Amino acid sequence: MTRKQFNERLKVLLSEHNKLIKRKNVKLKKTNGIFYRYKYPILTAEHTPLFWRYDLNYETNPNLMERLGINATFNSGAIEFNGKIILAVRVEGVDRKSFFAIAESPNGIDNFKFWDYPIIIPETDDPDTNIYDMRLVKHEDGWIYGIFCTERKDKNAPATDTSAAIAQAGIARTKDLINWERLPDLKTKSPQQRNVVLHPEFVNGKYAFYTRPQDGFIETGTGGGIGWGYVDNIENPIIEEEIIIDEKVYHTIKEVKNGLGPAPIKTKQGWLQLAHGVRNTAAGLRYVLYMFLTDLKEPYKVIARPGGYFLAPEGEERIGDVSNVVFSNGWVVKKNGEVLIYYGSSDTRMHVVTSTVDKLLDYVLNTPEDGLRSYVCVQQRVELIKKNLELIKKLKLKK
Ligand code: M1P
Repeated sequence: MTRKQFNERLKVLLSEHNKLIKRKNVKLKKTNGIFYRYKYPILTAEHTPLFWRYDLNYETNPNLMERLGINATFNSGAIEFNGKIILAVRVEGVDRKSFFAIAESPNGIDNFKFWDYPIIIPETDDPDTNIYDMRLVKHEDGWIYGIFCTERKDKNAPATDTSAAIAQAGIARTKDLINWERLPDLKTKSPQQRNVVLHPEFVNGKYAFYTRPQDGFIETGTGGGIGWGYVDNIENPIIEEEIIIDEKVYHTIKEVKNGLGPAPIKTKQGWLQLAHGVRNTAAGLRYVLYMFLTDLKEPYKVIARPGGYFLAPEGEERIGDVSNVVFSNGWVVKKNGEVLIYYGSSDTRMHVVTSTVDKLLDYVLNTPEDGLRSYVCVQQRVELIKKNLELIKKLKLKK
């Protein structure tokens, strides 16, 4: 490529990138009454700055090639910070290693722009091979915590097994989202932990964590379910005892496994909880989002449990590196009660749906629980149909 061609191509790349990150998102009219979806994903690999991927120097990259490609941007933690919506995005390079980077938007719906540098998470004495799925939690102790999954090779696996891994919960904290202090990894009795979330308030004067104990990296084994445990000292975080507060259940959307999403939202009626549930199908695992409500004073007690999924992958969301997956680890509640719910689709890109605290409470409190058997589920539906038909008759509506 001549220098002229290089400059021209670079100009085109920059202008297309600029157009993409400034594109206005469109709220879709169609709604289930619970939330609104948006036309465009809010972040894709293409949203990452060109200067993260290309060497922009003609002397060292005359063909203007991507030198360090980005594969995906997904599963992001979320927080409101200095009047902006901030996502701690799981960015995955083409080398399969994930890292975290902050993307900021004025409205949380579009115009997300990455900060110049990714987050530098210091390592512990036992370096992480991969880090992902950060939950950003403003804790009442004054710190912003990033709880994430740290994955390392299983040192006890036979040498021929190059994929056996151990997942545990890494913890880092910050006040400015730029400088991060790494704390020791959370210690529990479980051989594997993913989807660990810090509760934003002290409970019984202690730090409290939602956990997800498993025996294997993929297989739950004797573990599974969303757990709960206390930590006395966050600088030496040990959970001595874990209880399961939301179990996986046969023939439900969380039959194979589940895990908490973001830290819960506090409401007058309880803690709104968002989680993912996984079931198996002939086409592989299917990940959907579901919700429940826990007690204000005892956040480990479930007080409302709507049946079924809250959100499942649709359209292009169904396709990606790990297809048929939606996964959420971030949401933001605004002062006016609006809730921005962020989710990754198929381990590839990021989306948002919007709702309100009132609507989500209505949803969790008035959606019938899973009947667990077809007969019971038919009874629930018959009851709804009967009431509606009476109303239709009374109001002389068309069926
Ligand atoms: O690939 C789907 C998801 O798998 C894991 O979730 P879980 O621990 O519940 O199986 C995570 O690695 C998550 O990042 C990923 O989206």
